[in-house]
Amino acid sequence: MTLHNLALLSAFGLASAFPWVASVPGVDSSLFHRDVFEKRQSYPYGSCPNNPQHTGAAPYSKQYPYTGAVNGLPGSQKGGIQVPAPGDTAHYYTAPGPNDIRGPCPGLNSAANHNFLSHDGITTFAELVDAQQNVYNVGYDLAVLLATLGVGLDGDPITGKLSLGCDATSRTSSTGGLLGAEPGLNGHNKFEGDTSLTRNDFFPSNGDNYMFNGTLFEAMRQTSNNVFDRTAMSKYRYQRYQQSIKENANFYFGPKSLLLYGAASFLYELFPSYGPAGTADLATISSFFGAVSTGQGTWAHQGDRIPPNWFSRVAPYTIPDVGNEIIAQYLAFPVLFGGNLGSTNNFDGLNTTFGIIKDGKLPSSTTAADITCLLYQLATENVPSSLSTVLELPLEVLEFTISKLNPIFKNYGCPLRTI
Ligand code: HEM
Ligand SMILES: *[C@@H]1O[C@H](CO)[C@@H](O)[C@H](O)[C@H]1NC(C)=O
Ligand SMILES: CC(=O)N[C@H]1CO[C@H](CO)[C@@H](O)[C@@H]1O
Repeated sequence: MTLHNLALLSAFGLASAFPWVASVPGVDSSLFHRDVFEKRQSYPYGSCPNNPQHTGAAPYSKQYPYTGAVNGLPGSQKGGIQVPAPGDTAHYYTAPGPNDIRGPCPGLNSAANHNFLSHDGITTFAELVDAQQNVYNVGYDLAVLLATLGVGLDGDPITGKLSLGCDATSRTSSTGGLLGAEPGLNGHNKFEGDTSLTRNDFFPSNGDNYMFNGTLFEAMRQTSNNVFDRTAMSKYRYQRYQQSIKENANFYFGPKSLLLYGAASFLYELFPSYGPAGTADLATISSFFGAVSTGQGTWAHQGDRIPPNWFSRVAPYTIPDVGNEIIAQYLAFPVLFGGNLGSTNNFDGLNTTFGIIKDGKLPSSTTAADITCLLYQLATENVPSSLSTVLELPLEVLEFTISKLNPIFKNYGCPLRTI
């Protein structure tokens, strides 16, 4: 099996465990065919932007070191720093051009627009680990976990390169794609998933799972009453889940959907000035999402941007911290993991056990420490990526992932995988 050409083949492997899926009326198995899958992901439906000027992230200077994180190594883990620093013009906002790749992640889009990541959107593992620390004071542990998931699932584990959006395999892969397609962060059911805050579900939107949707942003704003805190995010995520059951015949909410609760926590833990010490208000959130009010109850989009006079959170945001937020949001509205069986309002629970997820549920006794180890399992094990398929990690990806994550997770007492 070739690198990254995964879901289709493993579907057959599991067919005997799920004989009912193939015969479910309305399941269009051609959607899983690789050609169709890739065509639908391309941007805008056919081509992925290509900027001949690939410059890499703006280097950090002695004068403006932020946390001092460089070359993918830990920085000081001390935040409370103004970003971009006054005078650090190299990291001032530069709008993305038509040749620059942006995708479903406002945190990374903003970092790229400020040249903390390569402005063309073809970034690297080291740029990702440095930028998360220097811009947001993401803890080194969580920065490595997210960069490993991104590069491992959607990019190239050999070159360490990743596209922030669409498939740019010829530019991320060392072999020009001989090993298979590298979808970038737009890749569906790898890292990206259904029920996003401001992005459409993949299937009902013909594959537009990455562009900012102003209707969804307005729904999030209304549910949040302009305060984007844990309570609001829990409620809005539940609302999006119900919406997907009603509107997306191919809705899938698998174990990796736990990552989306983590992303939702970034609104109140990473985006406010000084993080949790600041306020996740509309001005702040709309700036990072690039949301511009049209004055008519909906929102247009311009480049995702760090708000003016903004400071990073003081204490690093670590894996146990995000574990705590994930479980708090989940337990506020416990939902079944699973998916629709090819028609709307036809949801079935995931019947495979994955980690502590059993009968499609996380037990109510789940702790933040359990989530920490579950995050390790999400990164290092073959995870169900639909009701009938399991995403198999190719050996190169598994080796890469384990080499990055074992040194981090050995501190958290999780059972570790070896090869
Ligand atoms: C290497 C690091 C990271 C990677 C690979 C990554 C990747 C992603 C991906 C694939 C999504 C789409 C998930 C979905 O389907 O909704 C996403 C969403 C999101 N990310 Fe990131 N991310 C990273 C770091 C960050 C950071 C540091 C922040 C904030 C400071 C951030 C903020 C968000 C938010 C708020 C969303 C939700 C957007 C929405 O649902 O509309 N991310 N990220
Ligand atoms: C934005 O989201 C709404 C609500 O889910 C949907 O009806 C609409 O088609 C989406 N717009 C675009 C342009 O995708
Ligand atoms: C196809 C299948 O076996 N579905 C079952 C999954 O688990 C739920 C909850 O236990 C059952 O109701 C389904 O019949």
